[in-house]
Amino acid sequence: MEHDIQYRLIRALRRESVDMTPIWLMRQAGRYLPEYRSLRERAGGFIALCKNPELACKITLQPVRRFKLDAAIIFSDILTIPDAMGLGLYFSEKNGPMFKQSIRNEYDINQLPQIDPEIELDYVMKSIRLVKKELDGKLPLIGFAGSPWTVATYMIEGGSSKNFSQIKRMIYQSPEILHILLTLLSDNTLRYLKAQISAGVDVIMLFDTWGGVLTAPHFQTFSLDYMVKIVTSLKAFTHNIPIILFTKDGGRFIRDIMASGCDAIGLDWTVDFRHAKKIVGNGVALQGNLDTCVLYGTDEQIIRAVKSILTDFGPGPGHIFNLGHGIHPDVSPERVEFLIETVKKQSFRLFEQSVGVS
Ligand code: 1CP
Repeated sequence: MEHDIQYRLIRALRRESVDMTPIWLMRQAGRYLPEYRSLRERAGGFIALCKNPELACKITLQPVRRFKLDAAIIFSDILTIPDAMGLGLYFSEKNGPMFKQSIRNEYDINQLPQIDPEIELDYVMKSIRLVKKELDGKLPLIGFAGSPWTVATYMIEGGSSKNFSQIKRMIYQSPEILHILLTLLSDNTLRYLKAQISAGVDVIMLFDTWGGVLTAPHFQTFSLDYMVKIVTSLKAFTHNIPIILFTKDGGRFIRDIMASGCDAIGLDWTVDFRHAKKIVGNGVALQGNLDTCVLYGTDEQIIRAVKSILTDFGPGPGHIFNLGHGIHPDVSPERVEFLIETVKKQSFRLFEQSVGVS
């Protein structure tokens, strides 16, 4: 796909020069948008939205129609895989996503199936094809999955968790059984991501939201090793596909994540961007890492925070602007618009200055 090369996001992921820093936002489609809330109500809930390709397509496009974003991300969830494996995903207003069935022991794990994403998750591939048609080569589309470790936390805990006691108990009491689950999830995730690439996504992102709760040796063994397996196999499948790995609270693992073969590392706001840039050099791109709560701030606070991240990264290529985690539902869309305009304006200025100097 020759035109890919022109997308600002893809250029930055390849650490090629850009006119200004590309920006997209985690959870850019979601409850902070009134048009999302109204479609969700009409569809009868979040899961019904995900499973309806026409509506998922509309929702994917809502933020890119409203704002000057540099990418769309397919509207779906990391928990579609365990749902396809038969766990029965549902959404509780109070507790967030939950499963009808949780997985606790070797017997439960051995019952879990390999999935064929073209069958069980065909609704995601249909959404991707619809979105690609609508985007018409104007913007790239990001496909994604959860890391096997992060998805496993939801399966073992039965939903969101505070201290991950069930899955951490398994790390100590029956690691070999947990490895069986992580291997199965890696295989399913790999097939799922290959199907997304075949359906047309231009970039892959792995969300390792809960990798940061692990000790360094456990992060390597229970999270990173499986992500490396996925990255290596995806690169063998399509050499060109750029891959972003995001481990929330993973600042202390930057060196290890960089060795995975990914193209970019997503960073949350706890990481000093200057320090991160020093570690990675020109080895990988960096994505991030604005404090999500700056969106509650004034114009001046947003401008200051944006300038600080842009100057910390410096004028070289390889930065994708993003928040450190997803947009909160009570953020005003007007603040999001101001952020995007600010990143465009300030990064353009920074690049002009650096060209002027050299
Ligand atoms: O209407 C609603 O209230 C649903 C809220 C919502 C949305 C908009 C959920 C439930 N998922 C999503 C979409 C979603 N989830 C996207 C769409 C693309 C976009 O970013 O615009 C993506 C990429 C995800 C990925 C996801 N789901 C992650 C990884 C990223 C992250 O936020 O850390 C995780 C952990 C999930 C699980 C999940 N799904 C939904 C919620 C509220 C959660 C988090 C639950 C928890 O806190 O443990």
